[in-house]
Amino acid sequence: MEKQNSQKNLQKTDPEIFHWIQQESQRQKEGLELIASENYTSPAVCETQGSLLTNKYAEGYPGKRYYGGCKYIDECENLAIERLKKLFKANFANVQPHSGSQANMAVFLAELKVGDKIMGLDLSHGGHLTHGSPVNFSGFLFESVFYRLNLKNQRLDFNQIEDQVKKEKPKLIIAGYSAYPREIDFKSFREISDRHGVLFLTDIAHIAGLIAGEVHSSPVPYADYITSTTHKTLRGPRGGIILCNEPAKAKKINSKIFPGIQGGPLEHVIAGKAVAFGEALRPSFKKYAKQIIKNAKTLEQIFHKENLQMVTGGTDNHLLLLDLSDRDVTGKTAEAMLEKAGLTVNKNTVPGEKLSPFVTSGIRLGTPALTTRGMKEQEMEQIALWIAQVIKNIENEALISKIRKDVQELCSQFPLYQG
Ligand code: DSN
Repeated sequence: MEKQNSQKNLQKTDPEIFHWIQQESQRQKEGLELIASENYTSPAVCETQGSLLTNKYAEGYPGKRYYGGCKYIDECENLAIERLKKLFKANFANVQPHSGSQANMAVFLAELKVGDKIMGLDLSHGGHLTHGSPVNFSGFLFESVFYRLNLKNQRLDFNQIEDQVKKEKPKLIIAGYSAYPREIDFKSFREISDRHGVLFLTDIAHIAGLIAGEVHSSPVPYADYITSTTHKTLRGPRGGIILCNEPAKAKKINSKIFPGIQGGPLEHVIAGKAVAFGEALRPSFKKYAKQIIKNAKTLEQIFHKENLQMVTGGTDNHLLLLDLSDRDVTGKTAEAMLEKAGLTVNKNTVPGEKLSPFVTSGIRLGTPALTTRGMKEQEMEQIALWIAQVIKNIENEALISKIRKDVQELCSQFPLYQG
């Protein structure tokens, strides 16, 4: 990757923050990032986010702003919108949501009244906080009910989902997950939605890059609304987006984002989104998306050989969930010891979880960031072996220190940002 800005001004005016940025840079460079929802943006995206576009207020939408001086900002936002529509073959795009959470909130408020019923996947089965968790706005503003995975094969079960829809009669159903390692059949969700008069939202935050790279099927022809973050497999700046196909729905979304739930859009981030969407439109992004899956499949193969249990037995996408409930190690301990070895993962509940979400029986691993770093099957084999060694020797500090050194050596062969 190219050279990043040297941050000389920051070093002079705020040495403390400069210092912590340096420490974090070092951590990112010397460690193996396996958190499934993280990635490394390009230096071009970083530069755009660090630009003086951050100085501009631009409430409203291109051509219809509440402040003067927006003509160049409008060009940037229009580019983001047009590139995003092209990338996902959607008729309408809103690029202003500050996050995936706000994208989901805008859809709920566009279509529902407070107290209406929504249905998402149970959080402990791989769902997301904003899909109805009682501790989140989605759960305390709306009545939330959940569908669950079939515990026999740990996969979505459309008969069970349809039974739950019939019983609960939600106004809106959500597909799209934080910890589901299999491809989603969006058409079946559409069919259930049509049969029962339910609105269908897909939240593709995790798999947006796989859809843009055409290695997973797209929900755009099926869903009423599509929300996403931009910083996971899509590899853009941290933020959210909303897509839809019908003009009436687009109108509702635009007014719910602004003035409904947000004020001034983050135009430096929106320009960064435009840069990332431009990158994702290039043929090299398709190769990247393919490699993400090849790398995840390689982890799966080694974990099978090492007799490590995986939720659903493996993966079709960028993530894997190791189920450690048959071992004497919790997700919390595995996360901590892997971090000591230089491998960053997160503890995660598994379907039918018996431990608290602060402890858990599983860990979630993903390949988007390491794939960006240029790592392929050969490196994944080694990384999977290190993970297996740590889990099987969780108290062996000497082994963990040795792996830490080997991890640093591997990282030095795949430099993250130059300079
Ligand atoms: N925090 C994200 C994840 O890790 O999946 C979801 O918002």
